[in-house]
Amino acid sequence: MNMLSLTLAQQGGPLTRLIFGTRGASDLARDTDYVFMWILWFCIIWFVFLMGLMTFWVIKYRRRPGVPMQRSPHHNTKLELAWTILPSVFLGYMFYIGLEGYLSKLVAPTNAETIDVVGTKWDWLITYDNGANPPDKTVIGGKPDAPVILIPVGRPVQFRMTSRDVLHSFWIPDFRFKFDVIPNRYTSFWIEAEEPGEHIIFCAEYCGDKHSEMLGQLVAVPAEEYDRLKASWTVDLSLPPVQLGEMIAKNNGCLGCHTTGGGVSVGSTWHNAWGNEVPIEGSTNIPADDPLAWDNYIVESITNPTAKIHQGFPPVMTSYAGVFDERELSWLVAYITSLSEKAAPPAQETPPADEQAEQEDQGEDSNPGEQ
Ligand code: HEC
Ligand SMILES: [Cu+2]
Repeated sequence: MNMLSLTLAQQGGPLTRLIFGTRGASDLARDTDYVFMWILWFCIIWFVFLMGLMTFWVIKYRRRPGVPMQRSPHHNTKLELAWTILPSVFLGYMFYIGLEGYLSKLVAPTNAETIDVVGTKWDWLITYDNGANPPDKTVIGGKPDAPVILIPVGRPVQFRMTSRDVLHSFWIPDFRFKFDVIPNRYTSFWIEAEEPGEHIIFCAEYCGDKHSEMLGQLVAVPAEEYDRLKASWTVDLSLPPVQLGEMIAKNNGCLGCHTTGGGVSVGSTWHNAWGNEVPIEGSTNIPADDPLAWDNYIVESITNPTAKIHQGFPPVMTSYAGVFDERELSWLVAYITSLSEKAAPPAQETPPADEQAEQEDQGEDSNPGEQ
């Protein structure tokens, strides 16, 4: 990389940016800018030079009345060698910087962390090397639930990409990266963020109706924060659902407003809540001893909290719609249920927790309201 143009592209104003390119988000991105701007200016300079010469000669040697036509020379070895060899040198250089840049983007350092990316119509599904999926979503353009993909600052990450359906293309313009995402095949590239920041992700391969909404956000955060968050998202599926539900409640700040021991906080306590009557503002109460109604109330309270307001509480809970999938919601239900003495058998006492969860499920099924 040319150090002078690098410095100018980083620090310069509009004119220097016009000449040397804008500043990509990493060394590799700036290398790409350098190759691009080099080829661009090479072409501009030669275009102006050649077209200028042509225009000049067309005017100078134009046909004029009374001036006899000149015979043009038909061969000049020196000139022909020069205009063959000289451009070849430049073209060779272009090929070299292009190939070198391409390969250095493809071949990840051996210590790079792999992040799996699956393209689907029309979303990006991300899995980290510990099995965690990033839970955060953000609003980008018309897409209310664009995935937020975290990466650590100062450590290389390699995206290993494949598609569940059609061709997509994973494009992070700030990193000058765009790569096809293909069904039944892995492709990959790597990046390393230099500083914390947010970068937009597009799909760059037309893939159907909502192709333009196939957006995501790449967020570079300090490495320690990244490690902490990534670890907090891991799901050990061998754990009982009640415990998984508890982890989810803790990791998502639910316990900042809800207590589990009985005291009232901003929100209601979950202690002995399940299975008891809940007064609902301006609507029918949640009846006591109706497990299905309660399970539905829990899920509705999470995904659409303002639908039924618990009397005496402020409607301050925000919706978690789209944050949890069905499985996670069922874990939260299992956890909240387990905090009530009405849940049979009492959750904390049965040793094999899987069995207990099964019994809870059966409890839902045997609800009289459904028969
Ligand atoms: C900003 C505080 C706040 C946060 C964070 C919060 N809640 Fe709530 N939640 C409330 C309030 C206040 C109510 C009662 C008002 C209402 O019904 O919306 C409530 C009601 C509920 C209810 C209905 C139970 C009842 O007694 O009415 C459930 C279930 C619930 N929240 C689950 C959750 C879960 C799960 C999370 C985390 C994913 C969560 N809440 C995060 C404030 C919060
Ligand atoms: Cu796509």
